[in-house]
Amino acid sequence: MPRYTVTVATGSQWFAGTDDYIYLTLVGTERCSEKTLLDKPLYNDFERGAVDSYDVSVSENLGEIVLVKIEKRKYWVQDDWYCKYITVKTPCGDYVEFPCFRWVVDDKEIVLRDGRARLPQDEKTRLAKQHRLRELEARQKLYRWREWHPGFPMSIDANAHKDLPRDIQFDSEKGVDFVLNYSKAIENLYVNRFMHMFQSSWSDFADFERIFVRISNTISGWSTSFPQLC
Ligand SMILES: [Ca+2]
Repeated sequence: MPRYTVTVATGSQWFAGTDDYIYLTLVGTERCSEKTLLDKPLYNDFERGAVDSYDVSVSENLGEIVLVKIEKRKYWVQDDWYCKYITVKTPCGDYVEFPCFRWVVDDKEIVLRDGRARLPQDEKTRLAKQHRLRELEARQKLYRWREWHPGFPMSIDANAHKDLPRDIQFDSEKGVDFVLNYSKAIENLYVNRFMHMFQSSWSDFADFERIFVRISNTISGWSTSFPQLC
């Protein structure tokens, strides 16, 4: 019985791993394999940064492997997965690599073409040509412009960052970075203002009162303790 070895690489960014079910189907020029659940007993599959291998046995030769279909199904809660690539080792010992480098979200399936560079007109198989066409149509639906107002430049058809496809959103690391930088900037801004007030002289009581107004608006707690220290 011919046996293929499938190696799956998961991304190393935050939350790239998944606990969802991952099914794989090999699509060859002769026939397809059974839809196979990729699961190793007593092992946490598809964790962040992992490279996991699985055997896929078939009853008959599949021919040349043209496409790999991946399906993700919910296990407990929807758990997005970042797949880097899939490598297939054929029964003859050849390796075919299928680059992915994208998020697999919800209960979706993705179909990967092998990574050998070739122009669309050079595709030899009907399967690969159809796949290119479907991929193009899917991307045209996913990445689209919207006219905000006649005469204005077109804008991306999304109301918020979260409405964008996951692959073009900022990584989780970047999102956290933004929040931390924002907090730090606000903190520095008010600390600098506070220092400036104390380094400059006060001409009357109005200046003095402004200090306490500013402090109570920024860092809670200081406004009550500081006057008592004075
Ligand atoms: Ca897992």
